[in-house]
Amino acid sequence: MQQTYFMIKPEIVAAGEQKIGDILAIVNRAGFRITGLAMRTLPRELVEDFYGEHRGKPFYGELVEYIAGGPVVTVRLERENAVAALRELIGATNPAEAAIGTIRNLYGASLQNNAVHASANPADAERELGLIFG
Ligand code: 3AN
Repeated sequence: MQQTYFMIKPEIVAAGEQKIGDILAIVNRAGFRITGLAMRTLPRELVEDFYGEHRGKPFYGELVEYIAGGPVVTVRLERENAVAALRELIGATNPAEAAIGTIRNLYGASLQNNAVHASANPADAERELGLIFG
């Protein structure tokens, strides 16, 4: 059984509990077990580490401000082939390019405000779960 990290981003949390519940239901229906869950505002230094691979890119500062700027929902998920299956379920980074019915297609507003995060590969999943869940 594989674990992965899933996160509901601040603009969705700010929009209220209904969207949070709807998104968690989509994930649950796809066969994932929720083994960790919290709503919290992540410290800026943690977010800087979390998105360390993007340090130096033009959107890095804005990305850190945005993710650290309000509460997010942090989720540890478990399933067979969890990492790849969750990436497929959320869709492409840019909601405009995300396949119909994916979470980013349904809930994403823009390239930055793309509703959710999911670990890109098993090594990232381990690193991100360590950072967020300890
Ligand atoms: P993914 O979240 O699909 O793994 P990444 O790791 O390339 O995509 O990007 C991380 C986050 O950075 C995205 N979820 C998005 O919020 C933001 N982002 C990525 N590329 C851009 C960009 N060109 N302009 C603004 N924000 C971006």
